[in-house]
Amino acid sequence: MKIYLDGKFVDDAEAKVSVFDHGLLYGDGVFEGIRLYGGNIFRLDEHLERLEYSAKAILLTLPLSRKELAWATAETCRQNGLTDAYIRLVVTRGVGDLGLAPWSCPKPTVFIIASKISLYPKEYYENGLAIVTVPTRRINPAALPPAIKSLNYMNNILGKIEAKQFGALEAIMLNDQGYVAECTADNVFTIHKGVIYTPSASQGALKGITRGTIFDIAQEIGVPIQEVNMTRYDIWCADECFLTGTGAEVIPVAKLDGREIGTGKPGPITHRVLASFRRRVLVEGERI
Ligand code: PXG
Repeated sequence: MKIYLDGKFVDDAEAKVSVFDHGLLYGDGVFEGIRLYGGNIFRLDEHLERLEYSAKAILLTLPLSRKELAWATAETCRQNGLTDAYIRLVVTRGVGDLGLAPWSCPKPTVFIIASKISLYPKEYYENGLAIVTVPTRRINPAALPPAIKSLNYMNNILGKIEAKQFGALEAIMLNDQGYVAECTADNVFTIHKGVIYTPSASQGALKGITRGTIFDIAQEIGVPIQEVNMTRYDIWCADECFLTGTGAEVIPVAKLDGREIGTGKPGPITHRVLASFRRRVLVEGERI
């Protein structure tokens, strides 16, 4: 496997970063998870724009332009002969002294991995996931804005560990006021009386690229969509629920904390959203 690392394509065994890289020492850096479908990179420009905003928010100057990053991303897929892949684009603060100071790091490290992805097993897309609410709260946006897709995922990882301890693959994370924020690596949507709802980004949700796609799909299929302050009550009483993310795509939710949502089976609007999403990923996007 060829990895893009600081301007060169190297074998995975040679793709190494320093133990003094602040991405490793402090989680100081930003990243994107991107998908390649049938030779098209899905919403690449939106991912690169989010990366630029993440970098700006942590005062990290990206060493490559959007065009250069787009080329490096596509070239990583080409070098590996891939047509369907999961792409991980990472920019760290780079090598510096011990100590937090980011200004001791003169040069950011950039690497891109393009590899196969393992999705949730097919049965969950047909029958829906059973998820749980975990005790770990999503970090307050005033402490770490969730819009920054940083290398600090410990909050989400604690949520993921708790989900597994409760026997679930994904978890609802509440914000510190008790409102639904998002899942550990997915955004959450409910459907009630023909309207799609999702927590607003200000409640602690990442502005997911897949989440953004759902707004376009809602318009296409003529279903109203609203950002709201969502509580668990709204999920208990929803007709349908689904999660979205680059890895998960659009996945129906059948149960929350052991309670069936709606009929306990993926509902009609979820089916329409999923069908539209599957069509869009093949036709939208940047040809490599
Ligand atoms: N919330 C969080 C906290 C995320 O990390 C999403 C929502 C969904 O956003 P997108 O832009 O993907 O629609 C994410 C995305 C992984 C993996 O390796 C994680 C994500 C995406 C892809 C892979 O587990 N997180």
